[in-house]
Amino acid sequence: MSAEYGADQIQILEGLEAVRKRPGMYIGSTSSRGLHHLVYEIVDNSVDEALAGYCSVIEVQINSDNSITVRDNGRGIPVGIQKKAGIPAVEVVFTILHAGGKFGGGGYKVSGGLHGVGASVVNALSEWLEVKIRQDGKIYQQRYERGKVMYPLKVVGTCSPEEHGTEVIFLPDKEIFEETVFDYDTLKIRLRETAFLTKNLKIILRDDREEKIEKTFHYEGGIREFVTYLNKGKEPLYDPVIYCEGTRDNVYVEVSMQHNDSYTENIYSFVNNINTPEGGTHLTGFKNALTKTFNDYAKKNKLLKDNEASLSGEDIREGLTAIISVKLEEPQFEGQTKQKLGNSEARGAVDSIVSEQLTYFLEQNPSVAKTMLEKSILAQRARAAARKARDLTRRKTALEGMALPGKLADCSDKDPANCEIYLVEGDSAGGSAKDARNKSNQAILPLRGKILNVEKARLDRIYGNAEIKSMITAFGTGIHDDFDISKLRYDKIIIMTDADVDGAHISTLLLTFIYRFMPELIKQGHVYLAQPPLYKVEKNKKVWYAYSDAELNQILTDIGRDNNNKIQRYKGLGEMDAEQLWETTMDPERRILLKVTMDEETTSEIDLTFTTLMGDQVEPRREFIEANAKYGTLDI
Ligand code: TSJ
Repeated sequence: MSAEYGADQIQILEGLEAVRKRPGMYIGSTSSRGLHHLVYEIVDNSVDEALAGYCSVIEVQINSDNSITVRDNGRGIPVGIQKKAGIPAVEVVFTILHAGGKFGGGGYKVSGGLHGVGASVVNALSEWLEVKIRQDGKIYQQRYERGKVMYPLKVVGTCSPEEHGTEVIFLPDKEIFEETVFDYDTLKIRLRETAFLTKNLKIILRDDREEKIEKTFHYEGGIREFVTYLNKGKEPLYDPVIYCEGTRDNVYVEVSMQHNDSYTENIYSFVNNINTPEGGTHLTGFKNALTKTFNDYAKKNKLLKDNEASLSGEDIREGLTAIISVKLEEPQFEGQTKQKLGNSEARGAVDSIVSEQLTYFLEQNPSVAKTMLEKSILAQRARAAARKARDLTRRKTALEGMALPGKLADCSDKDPANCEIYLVEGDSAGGSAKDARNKSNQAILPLRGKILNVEKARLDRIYGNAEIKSMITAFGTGIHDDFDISKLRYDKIIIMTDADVDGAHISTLLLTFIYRFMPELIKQGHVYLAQPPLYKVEKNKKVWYAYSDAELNQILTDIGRDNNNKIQRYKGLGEMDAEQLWETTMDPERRILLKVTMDEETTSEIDLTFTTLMGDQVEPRREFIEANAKYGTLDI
C-alpha cells in the first residue's frame, strides 16, 4: 500500500445514517435511476483502477436475487491499517462518508485520485454488502448490513500469489428504493459507454436471473469505435474515423470524429468518463478548433476564395458525429444541473490539440478535406435558403399576430396550464377527435399524409413542410435557438395514432421531430402518447375495452368465453365513433397516457434509437417498431 493513501486525504463529513435519511442527496433519487446509480458508483472505482493502469477486466453480474456482483482484476483495495482511522483501509472505504458526493454539492469525483468515493454510500443503502479482496496470496472478506460492520476484516482463504482483485456484492435496500429490480438494458447502455471511453478495458455484463445473458464490451479503438457505433445505419463520408489525442496543462484530451450523409450534428462530450450533456469549455474548444482549422485550410488551399464568406461552425458540423473526452484532476462543473464543464484550461487544451492534429490530418488527406468542404458548402446554401423561409414565417406572425394553422381546432380556454393538444393522424380520425373532445381545453391538430422524416431532410425542406409548420405555430414555442418554453400554448402535447405498426411509425416521426427541434418539451414532460384500445368486447349490453392481448384474455376469462361475446378488433382510430374515442382515449378520467421521457445520461443511445428508426436500414427498424408497437409505447 502506498504512502499517499492516507486518512488525511479523506475528509470525513458525516455518518452513514445521514445517507439513509436523505438518500437523494447522495444518489440523486430513490427511483430506478438511483438504484442503477449504485452500480455505477461501484464500477467507477474499478474503472479508476483501470485508468491507473492496474486493471484490465471488470465483471458485472445481476444475480438471481437482484443483488449485484462487481469484480475486477486490479490491485485489490488496500487491507492494511489506516493510520488515522486505526482500521483497515477497506473498512474506511465502506464505512466513512467521503468528501465530494456527486449530488450533495461540493466537488466532483476526481478520477485517479480519491478512490472509494461512493462505496460507503452504496453500503449505507444496501440491505447487505460483502467485499472480497485477493492480495498477496490471501483472500480477505468483510460483511456489512445497512452500513454496519458485521465482523472485522478476516482472511477466509488463500489464492495464488499472482491473483489480485476486488469483488463486491450488494443487495439494494427495499426500505430505501421504490424499485429494486435492475434493468439489464440500462446497465448495458452505460457499461458499453464506459468501455468505449476506456480503451483496452474489457467489461463483461451478465444477467443470471431468467434466461442467462452475457455480453462483453471491449473496444481497442476506444472512442474511435464509439463513433463507428453511433454512425451505424448512416453512410460515413470517409474512412477511417479522425482521431486526435494529447495532454496539455494536465488535461488529457481525446477526440474522434466522422461525417455521415445525414444533416444532424451528434457530438457527445465527457469529462472523466462522465457525460456532460450541456457541454462546456472542452466542447467550446473543439468547436473553435474545427471551425478555424477548416476555414484556414480551405483559404490556404484556395478551396474557398478570400472574398467568399467563411463557413460557419454549424455548416462544418452538419452530419458530424464526434466524441470529445477529457480527463483532468479537478473538474469544475457549472450551470443549473452541474453538467457543464467550467475549467478554462480544458478549452485551451482541446483547442490546441485538435487544431494542430487536424491541420496535419487535412494536409495529409486532401480528398477527405475536399469531401468535408463539399458537404459544408451544401449545408451553407441550405441554411441560407432556410433562413429566408424562416424569416418569411417570422414576418408573417409579426404582422398577423398568432397565425394559427387553419386545420387546428383550438380550445376555448386560453390558460396553457389547462390545455392539451392532440396530434391526430389522418383527417377522418381528426374529425372523430374533433367531435369527441372537450372543446374547452382540448385542441385537435389533424396531420395529413406522411410526416416528413427530419433525420433525412435538410433544413430548407423541413421549414417548407406544411405539417411541421403547423405544429410549430400551434405549439407556440419556436424551435432551436428561438425556443421559449414560456410561450408553450398547451401543457400536454398528445400524439394519437393507430395502435398498429404504421401508427407506431408515425409516432416515431413525430417524436423525432420534437426531439430534434424542441427537446425541452420532452425533458420537461410535456409530450405524451395516447393509448387507444385494441379490442372492444360486448356482452349482454355491457362493454369492455382491452389495450393488449393479455388484457383481452383476462376480460374473456372474467366474463366467461362463450358465443355471446362479440369481440371487435379496432384496426384504427377511424373505426371508433366520437363517443367511443372519448371514453377510451380522450377522457382524462378514463384514458391511459404514456409520458415520453428520456434519460439524459445516455443521450447517445437515444440518438441511436432514432437513427435506427429513421435511417436507411429497413430491417432493424421493422424489428424495433414491432417490438415496441406490441407494448404500445416507444421507449426512448
Ligand atoms: F467501490 C469500492 F470501493 F468498493 C470498490 C473498489 C469496488 C470494486 C469492485 C473495486 C474497487 C477497487 C479499488 N478496485 N481496485 C481498487 N484499488 C484500490 O483501492 C487501490 C489499490 C492499491 C493502491 C496503492 O496505492 O497501492 C491504491 C488504491 C486506491
